[in-house]
Amino acid sequence: MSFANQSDAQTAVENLVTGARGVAPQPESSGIRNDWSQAEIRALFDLPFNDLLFRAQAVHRHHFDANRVQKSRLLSIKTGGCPEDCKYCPQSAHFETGVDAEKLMNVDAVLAQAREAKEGGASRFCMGAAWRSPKDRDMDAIIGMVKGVKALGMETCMTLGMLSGPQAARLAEAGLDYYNHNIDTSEEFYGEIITTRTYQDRLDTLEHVRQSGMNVCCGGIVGMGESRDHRAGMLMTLANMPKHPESVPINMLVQVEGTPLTGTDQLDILEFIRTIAVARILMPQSFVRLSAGREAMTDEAQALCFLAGANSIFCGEKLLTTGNPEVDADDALFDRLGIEPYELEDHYEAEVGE
Ligand code: SAM
Ligand code: DTB
Ligand code: SF4
Repeated sequence: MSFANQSDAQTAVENLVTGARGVAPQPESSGIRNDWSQAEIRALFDLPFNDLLFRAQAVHRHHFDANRVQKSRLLSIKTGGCPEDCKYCPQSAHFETGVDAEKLMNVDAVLAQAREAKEGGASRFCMGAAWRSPKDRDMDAIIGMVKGVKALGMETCMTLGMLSGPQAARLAEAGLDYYNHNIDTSEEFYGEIITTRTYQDRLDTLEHVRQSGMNVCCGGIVGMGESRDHRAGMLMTLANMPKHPESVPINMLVQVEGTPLTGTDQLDILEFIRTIAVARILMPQSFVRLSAGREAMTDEAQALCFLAGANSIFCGEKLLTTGNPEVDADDALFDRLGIEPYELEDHYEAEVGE
């Protein structure tokens, strides 16, 4: 840990810890900050589990209906053969994972899937492509997808790799609501995971998305062998952006045979839940998404994620190339927990009401 001003940082940390043990969960239940220090975030991670969850739940209740969870549905519109070398990813052409490279889907096939997703209760349709960045020749089809999905009355999200300023502007103009681009991990650990593009490349794309007026969906992956400090560093980058991402996906690594990260020690699920809780405290008004990895989690672990402040999931039996819980299993879990999905209108209200 490094302190710019040792005594100030220490006092801030002590206040945080003392506050957490008091009855009233002050002070993060109101107010948005963009100046978190690594030491403060680390102190949150280090709290006793019950104190951390209590604080996260208090912040969550201050900003959201604690019994509502938003559902997004993913579709891989262009699978496999990606030139990037992200060590976690089954779609990288660098690794033998059994995922074949496919062409970009046609617009009608995508819209058929979107209709199904809407019938299944998803309010947002997220389209992902295994690209380093979109090519100009693909933009017309991409824009046809955005317009078609919007015409169904769903929110739209895309994740297509790096974007230039003009590409982001074009997507925004077409009406794309969200762009997903993850920082994936902390700046310090990043080089262990990806070598074909830099952390700064990612931040540049995020800046282009922000400038275009689209909502930002940005989070990362845990369970890649990173340390608690790296997890804190990742959340610090997100929380100290001038405007918090509206949507923050927290993925648990899905270990896919053939990727270099297969065989990594499994992260303690309680540490994953801590990561969700800290994200909730740092970014009180953002939708924190319990993303990849749910298939391997028990219902009880997922319930603790919701208690820690997660209020969004991916629904449907498939993520991009890997599995996700059955729709019936999710419905049953929501019923047991008394959780209702956000309807499209509720969702807009929650975000516009910021
Ligand atoms: N190619 C684009 C990009 O990387 O920005 C979009 C698709 S990429 C698959 C979207 C995100 O999925 C990645 O940034 C990463 O966070 C997540 N992801 C990929 N493989 C994963 C895995 N095995 N486990 C957990 N998350 C994963
Ligand atoms: C995100 O953060 N997680 C999603 C979405 N954004 C695009 C992707 C998870 C992918 C998991 C591995 C797979 O299914 O290929
Ligand atoms: Fe390609 Fe995205 Fe997978 Fe990286 S995460 S290999 S950029 S599809």
